[in-house]
Amino acid sequence: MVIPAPASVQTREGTFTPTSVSGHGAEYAGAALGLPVSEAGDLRLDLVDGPREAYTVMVDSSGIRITGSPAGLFYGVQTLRQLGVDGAFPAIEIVDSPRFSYRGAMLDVARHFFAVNDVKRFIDAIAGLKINHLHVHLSDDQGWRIQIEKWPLLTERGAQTSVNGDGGGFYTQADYVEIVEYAASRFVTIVPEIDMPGHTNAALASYPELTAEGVAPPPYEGMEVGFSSLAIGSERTYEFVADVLGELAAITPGPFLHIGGDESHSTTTEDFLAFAKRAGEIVAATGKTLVAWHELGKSSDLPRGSIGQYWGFTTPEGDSATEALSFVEQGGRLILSPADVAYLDIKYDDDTALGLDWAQGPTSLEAATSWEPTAIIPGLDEVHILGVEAPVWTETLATIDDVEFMAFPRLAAIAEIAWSPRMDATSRYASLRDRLPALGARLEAAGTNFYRAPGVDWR
Ligand code: TNX
Repeated sequence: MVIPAPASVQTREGTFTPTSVSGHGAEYAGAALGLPVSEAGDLRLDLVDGPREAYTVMVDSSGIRITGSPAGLFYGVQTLRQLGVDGAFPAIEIVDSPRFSYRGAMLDVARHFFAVNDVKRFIDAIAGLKINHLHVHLSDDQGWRIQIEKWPLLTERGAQTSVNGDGGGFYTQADYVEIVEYAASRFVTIVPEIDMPGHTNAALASYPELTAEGVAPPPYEGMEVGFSSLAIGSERTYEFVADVLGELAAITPGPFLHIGGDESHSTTTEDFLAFAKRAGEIVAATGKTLVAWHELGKSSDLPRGSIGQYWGFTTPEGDSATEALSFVEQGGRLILSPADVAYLDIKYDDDTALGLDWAQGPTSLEAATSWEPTAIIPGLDEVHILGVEAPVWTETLATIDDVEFMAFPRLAAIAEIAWSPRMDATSRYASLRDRLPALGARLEAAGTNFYRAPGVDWR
């Protein structure tokens, strides 16, 4: 019934039908459950001290009680709303807390732009799965999506493009703050990414002074990667990085600033290392924690405690595992986004019209469900895994309906791996299949698009 599966569930005989809600966050809970708020609600939300996201849900013949911190209460409500049938809830005792503290989804708003309301819609859908971070990929070769006051041409020019010439767009800083606040109301932390020093054509096309030759390249609306680089030897580049990250840090209450670092194929290794050191110092000066794709682990000069995001395969190839472990050696931890199972822009099967297929072929729902975070990088202990994140890259996804189609139901599998106790892959898939029809019904009721993956008995 509940996705992600709670840590402990005991069901009993009987049901209870609440009539009103009281306690901490009663307004939100009442709206979510379709119940009025009253002083003496028979559905009580009790704020208690304890681990930040832990909660309990108790239903018996006398009423319903949810306990937790504010985040825990929010998750208790998400759990409860999945248990209800026509307003009645089964007698049950759930004691739940997450396996990993970082449970993420990523939305690439650079290859295609998504309006504020689309992002809010996506936040609602992921928060229901107890995902607590939304990483927003704000810049790439094909578009720059965040207003930077000191560098206005980034949006005046760099935001006009997208893959395929599907039009541009960007968030004003006020838009961004609106997204951050909406996310916070659902206990989702925004992790902004400015991808550097590669994946920067939109910035270079806006400001020729950022290029090595001092000549702006034309805008780019293709899909190939690895051809762009900031000028590494120029001080102007670091003024740019400091201005951009400084303005972004000032409007980002969350602890993380993601600086990309992937696929910098047009930057020499020497330059890449020089850039990593300088950019790391700039992030540290903002007071934020640096996050980057695993390639930045080539550098051993990162700020202590930086977070690496592993996007290699479940069986690591090349230097991906070594680069990822470098973050741990420098006092940090890892977010795991193995591309062959957690990249939600990859096709479900050969017939999926949308999506890419480079990550060792298509990724079925079963594949997205059937992996274990501690079994990927040899020598990586569970304590060094901050969590799990599923990226949705949008080269082929032009609308939020497209994004949702690729994300759901696979994101439910990723959320379960991130939240629920460890389980063997076969049992996890068998169990998830049984719980997905109810998720499908809820997504449908909310107007969220999803793929009716074969193997599930969708209603
Ligand atoms: C690789 S993952 C990329 C992205 C693409 C994605 C498409 C990563 C760090 N880089 O630039 O959008 O593949 O699946």
